[in-house]
Amino acid sequence: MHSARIARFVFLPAVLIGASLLVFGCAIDGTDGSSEDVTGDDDLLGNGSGNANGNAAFIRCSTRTPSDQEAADVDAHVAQHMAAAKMGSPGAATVTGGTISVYFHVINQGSGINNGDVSSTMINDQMKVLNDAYAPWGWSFNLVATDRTTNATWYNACDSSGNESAMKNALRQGTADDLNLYTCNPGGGLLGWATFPSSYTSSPKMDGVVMLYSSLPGGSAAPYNLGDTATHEIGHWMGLYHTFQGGCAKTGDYVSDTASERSAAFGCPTGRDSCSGTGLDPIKNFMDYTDDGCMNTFTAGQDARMDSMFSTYRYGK
Ligand SMILES: [Ca+2]
Ligand SMILES: [Ca+2]
Ligand SMILES: [Zn+2]
Repeated sequence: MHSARIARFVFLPAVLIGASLLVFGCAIDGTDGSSEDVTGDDDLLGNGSGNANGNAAFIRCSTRTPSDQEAADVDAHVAQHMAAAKMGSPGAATVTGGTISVYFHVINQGSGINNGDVSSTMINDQMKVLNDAYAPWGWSFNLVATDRTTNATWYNACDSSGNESAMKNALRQGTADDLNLYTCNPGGGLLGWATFPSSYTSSPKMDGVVMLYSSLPGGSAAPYNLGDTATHEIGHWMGLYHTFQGGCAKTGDYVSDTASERSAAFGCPTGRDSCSGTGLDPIKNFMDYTDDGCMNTFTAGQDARMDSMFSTYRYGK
């Protein structure tokens, strides 16, 4: 079982390790802590959540925003791992992609879509959305098991920490390199949240992604019903931050080829340019807050970050 799992990940060819580190190095070079252009969005950036737009019924994401210090510490840890891998340290393997096993946990309050019991068609369509988004970067997702739990308390308040903990402790499967997805009805229009790779060691049972059941393809959460809530949240699970993290500061999202963004973008505001001199805002990026129909992109820099994060915190762990 263990060797089969290893075989499904893609090892980084030695000749490419240097190039990968160069991309990563660009992000590290920006960590001078400057924040000259961050204004007015501290409330949004501080708690990592925000309304989907000014008058919307949805909240895009409540994944916790790490502090500047946490982000810098994670970056240093990953750089250390990748450097050890380059030196051939046996304990520091690196991968650039692979097939991630997915355990899909449907929480409902009874049968039928109106009670959150999403159909297997919706689940399969969700898997296709994920595979389409991540395939260009070497990652695929294989649905290995689906379970269904009828529990009205968990279903209607899966975002309360007590319920989230109970639900995950009862249902989570696999190890650090396996993805656990939960659907439920968090309330308040919250679409989803995720844990970061660096949190696995201290809280392995909490590792995973929770999303609003109606955000799956064919669900009722328009304009967030094409399945990209999962794409976005799994981006966090792979180690990515929001494109607007850090506002216009140099460190930003620790990815050098995503233009800085002063705050989250909603809808699909073509031509938005909220930080001077860094290029147009990455409104089509999966890690912004735009509509599902607007977001369709990860970048090479984000891929390099996902690969190094997965190598450091998830692969074989
Ligand atoms: Ca990759
Ligand atoms: Ca960036
Ligand atoms: Zn997010």
